Amino acid sequence: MPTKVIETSCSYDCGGRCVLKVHVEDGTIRRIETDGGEEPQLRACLRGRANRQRVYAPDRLLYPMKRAGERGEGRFERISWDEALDTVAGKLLEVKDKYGPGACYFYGASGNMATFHGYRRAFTRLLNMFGGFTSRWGIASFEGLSFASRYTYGTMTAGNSREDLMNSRLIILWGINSADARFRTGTSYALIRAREKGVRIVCVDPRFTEAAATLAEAWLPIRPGTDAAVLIAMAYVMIEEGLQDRHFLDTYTIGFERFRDYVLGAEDGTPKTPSWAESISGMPASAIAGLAREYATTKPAALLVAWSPGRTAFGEQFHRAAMALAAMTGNIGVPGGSAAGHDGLPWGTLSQTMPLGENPLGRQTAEPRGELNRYSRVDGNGPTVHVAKTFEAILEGRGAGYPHDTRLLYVIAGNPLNQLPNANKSLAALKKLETIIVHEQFLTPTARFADILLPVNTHLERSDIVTPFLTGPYYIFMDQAIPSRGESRSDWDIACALAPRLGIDNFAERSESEWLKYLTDNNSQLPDYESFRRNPVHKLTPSQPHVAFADQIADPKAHPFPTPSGKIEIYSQRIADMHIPQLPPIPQYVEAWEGPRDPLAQRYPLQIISTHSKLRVNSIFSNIPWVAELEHHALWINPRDAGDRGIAQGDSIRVFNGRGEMAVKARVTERIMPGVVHIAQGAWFQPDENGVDQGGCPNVLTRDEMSPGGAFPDNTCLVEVKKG
Ligand SMILES: Nc1nc2c(c(=O)[nH]1)N[C@H]1C(S)=C(S)[C@@H](COP(=O)(O)OP(=O)(O)OC[C@H]3O[C@@H](n4cnc5c(=O)[nH]c(N)nc54)[C@H](O)[C@@H]3O)O[C@H]1N2
Ligand SMILES: Nc1nc2c(c(=O)[nH]1)N[C@H]1C(S)=C(S)[C@@H](COP(=O)(O)OP(=O)(O)OC[C@H]3O[C@@H](n4cnc5c(=O)[nH]c(N)nc54)[C@H](O)[C@@H]3O)O[C@H]1N2
Ligand SMILES: [Mo]
Repeated sequence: MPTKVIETSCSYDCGGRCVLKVHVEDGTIRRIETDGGEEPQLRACLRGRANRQRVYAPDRLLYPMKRAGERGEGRFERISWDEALDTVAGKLLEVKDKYGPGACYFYGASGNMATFHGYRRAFTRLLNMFGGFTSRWGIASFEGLSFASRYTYGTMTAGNSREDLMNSRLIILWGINSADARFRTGTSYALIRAREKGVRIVCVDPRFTEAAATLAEAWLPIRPGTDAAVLIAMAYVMIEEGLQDRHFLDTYTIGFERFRDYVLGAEDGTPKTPSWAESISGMPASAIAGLAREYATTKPAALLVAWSPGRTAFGEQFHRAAMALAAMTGNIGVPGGSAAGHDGLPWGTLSQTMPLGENPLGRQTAEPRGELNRYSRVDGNGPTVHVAKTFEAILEGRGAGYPHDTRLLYVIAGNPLNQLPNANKSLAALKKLETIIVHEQFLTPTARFADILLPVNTHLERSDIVTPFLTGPYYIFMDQAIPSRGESRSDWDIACALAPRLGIDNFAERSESEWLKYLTDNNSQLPDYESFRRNPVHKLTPSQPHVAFADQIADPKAHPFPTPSGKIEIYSQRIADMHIPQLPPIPQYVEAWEGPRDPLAQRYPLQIISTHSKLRVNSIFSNIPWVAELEHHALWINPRDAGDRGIAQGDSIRVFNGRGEMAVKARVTERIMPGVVHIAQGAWFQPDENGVDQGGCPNVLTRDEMSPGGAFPDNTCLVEVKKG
């Protein structure tokens, strides 16, 4: 048979959304290429091209299984689909009858972000029809930014097109490491072009990253979680030297005076000077003042913020402060500037998906979070707990104020034991549950704990549509490339087969292809269904790069910001009205727990951060040799900290705190500042008989706490390191 080339994409929760050209012969994938056309290309990375090894991996789950040994031991026995589905439906009905549907906790996560099969849609719909379920609120990735963007600008659509970077004169990459952690396909390309044009690029990061090394003219190291202090001190310099854009502040913002009073110390007696920020952040006062002057006087300038500095305790303050600075420098709504807001663009969401219905249990939550958990809800409108509290809620239930006692955990497209904080607490919670059901492609650390394990096909074995990570101007149709391997099925097919067993009629309404046609036909940015399938990469070509808030700035009367005041809210009355401690209505620096000044630092003096690796998509690809062999998994540690502990390059070391311990190798490098250590997140958690993680999963160490505005603080954690 001749080779067929199917043009498709990945649908993982990766910052890219790229073109895969899948060569198929006799129903088998022979190789995978990527976009070779005109620039800007949608070029896939090493992970995208390693999909062939992932699809054919010897450890792919191909048959339904039930647990054979102790829970978590990883021993399973093959069963038929009928037995598997009957058991799952039986357990769901039993729990609903005995305890009510809220005792079912649905953890549908981000392993598949495609429009139809992804984003846990099928099961949200199914479980709503079933009678409801408990779930989570708070987006792990960017809840800090989402909070700040919502309350400052009133919207999440606050990003500029990457092409607009060519119009900048200064680009500040605040935590952005586009070379590893993808952040829209083509971001590195756009930055390289800007750099070639002579745009100055500066990088603020505790690590000398690949992006800093290849793109930036200056690297400014900073202690994790102290970014708000530095930004606020930059505001101090601008105010003292009269560098702020007064016209912009008067015309488009409210609350600057309140912020200024705080910055100058009128409120608390502490002027937020560069030396004040130096003592907190480790960044020299002269560098802070220099960056402030440069940002205020080089116009236009783009402050691009990563999500990582916001994934810290009080991370929402970092993002609120960055937005205040973007306003003070008048860089909002102008070409070459940046609002430092959530990076969404006004294109490319398929708002018409299958109807999810309503959770009959209604809104219930444990945390006194006012209106916060009305947003960033992962699965509709039912009872929720904050994502970082998932396992605590399972362990402690109603007794600790959580909405329900969980009896059954249902996991789809997620690896919560690995990816949520405090894995040892998570382990205890998994042992306590009555029933655990997991849909997976691999025997992940979480899947090992399943009682029933259902095999799911991959994105190359079904059809779908994807949009970019941050709604960019294109869509990709993903035609099924090969038949499903073994007995694997899609999550959608499983939902369809469970529905009648749960007594639900007319769940499906349409077949997969009918839904895809329906979604295409209901989107005015897409051609007709058959043309879209024939030409699966559908790029919208806007006449010019998009600049967020250009209309609001050009004509503020006709185009108010979608906030209560119609302006950019440096002071937010809505935040003030929530009366949440440590969630101030103006951007402020709030000292984090487990920062360098926490008394706990005497025992655990190093801050650990964990980043998104080029080898993985979160925990996906951790078991795929083609990518794993490219870089050894190790803990980055500065020579000074290593020397103090007698640690040499490549030594076996222990990283520990009061919550857990991991065994890993040391990578001694000047590329990380003293006092901070780093490990890539996503490696599979492998506790040995003493509970020491041999896999190098940072969540054996992290603390299961939430920030007051909902940020997921995985970069706020203290540890100690020793040889051995
Ligand atoms: N290759 C790849 N790309 C991905 C993903 C992936 O798994 N692999 N995942 C995607 C997903 S789900 C997400 S949410 C995004 C995440 O995107 P980001 O949050 O931007 O990514 P990270 O790699 O966690 O962090 C980026 C940089 O921030 C630095 N950093 C960490 N803490 C701090 C801090 O407190 N202050 C400052 N200034 N810098 C800090 C780190 O050293 C790192 O270099 O990436 C997406 N893109
Ligand atoms: N320490 C630390 N922890 C972190 C982070 C960090 O930076 N540091 N980052 C956080 C962030 S930003 C995120 S987004 C989360 C991610 O957390 P998760 O969403 O839980 O993690 P993934 O690793 O993406 O797990 C997805 C799983 O889905 C499976 N899968 C893929 N496709 C399908 C499918 O179609 N159906 C089914 N049923 N399964 C499928 C994959 O095999 C994989 O095991 O992790 C968070 N955790
Ligand atoms: Mo994420």
